[in-house]
Amino acid sequence: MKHLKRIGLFVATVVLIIGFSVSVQAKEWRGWNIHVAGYPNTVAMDKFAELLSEKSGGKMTLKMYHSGTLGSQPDAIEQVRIGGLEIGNFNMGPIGPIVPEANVVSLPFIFKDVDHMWRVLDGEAGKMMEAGLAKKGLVTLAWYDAGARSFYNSKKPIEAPADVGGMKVRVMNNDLYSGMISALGGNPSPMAFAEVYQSLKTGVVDGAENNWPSYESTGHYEVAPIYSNSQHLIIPEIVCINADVWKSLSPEDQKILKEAAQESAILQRDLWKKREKASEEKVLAAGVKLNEIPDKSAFQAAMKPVYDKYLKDNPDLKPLVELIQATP
Ligand code: GTR
Repeated sequence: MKHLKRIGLFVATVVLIIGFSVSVQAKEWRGWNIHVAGYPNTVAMDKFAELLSEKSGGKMTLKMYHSGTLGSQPDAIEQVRIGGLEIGNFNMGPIGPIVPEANVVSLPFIFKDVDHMWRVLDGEAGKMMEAGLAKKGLVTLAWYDAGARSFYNSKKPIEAPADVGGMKVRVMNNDLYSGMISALGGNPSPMAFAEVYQSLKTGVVDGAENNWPSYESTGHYEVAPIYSNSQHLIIPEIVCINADVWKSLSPEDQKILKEAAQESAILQRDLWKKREKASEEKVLAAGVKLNEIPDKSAFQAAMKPVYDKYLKDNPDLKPLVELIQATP
């Protein structure tokens, strides 16, 4: 009888182990993306999924959930960290509060332009950010382009910092952005992306800020038709995977995964450049008033309290800020 019990236990254990490894092997990962069909990130993430299954012979598969159907961005970031979701394409804005090193990209005007941002990400500063992300459970697979963000509203062109005074401006969930609006004399209103259109329309906020493609794809231009080209934030977007899932993979599978993500990034960056232009043209044709700000120095000077606060909270990250500023 004892003997039989032992065999039973052995069989049950084997079944469990086989069952577990099958479920680990054949598991289809779930990927989060906030954007709608046709958006560069949406197309590129689908390409990533396609390449992944192709390159791994179907061993690693990813099902993409677009349009933020799996929840808000801050929630989805948390889900990928704890393993509720495996993969995500995130803006670094809402990741910043969790990863101080990576929050450096959310300092207004830290990058001279998008090319400068790529040089920084490709260098030592990029490595420091990726290490910080990994410590918090997010392994970097690739970087996507998100251009530059500028202010738009329904009231008036923003020509000088004082024009933001008294305006209610929606920002992403990150204290640096709230600090940025306060430093300009406005009232920051942190809010999920999905709520912005209605809030602009009903006057809950007067304005918001984003790049051309998001301004266009969300229809924000219909309800906030004055776009002032401040380009105050240049924030990259990450494609990342849960750290435990990453660690469970063989070096070969890790290589395949990274390659697929990197190839999708090449596509995304190309589509991005085209979409930026197309979106700008579309909204201008629809009647949006574009206000250029050739001299941004007054806006840059106004950001001193934002930098001071970041460095006060993270004194050890001063060298990182200086490294970025010194990167040619
Ligand atoms: C977009 C970005 C989204 C989201 C959005 C926002 O440019 O791609 O991930 O962060 O901005 O303003 O919330």
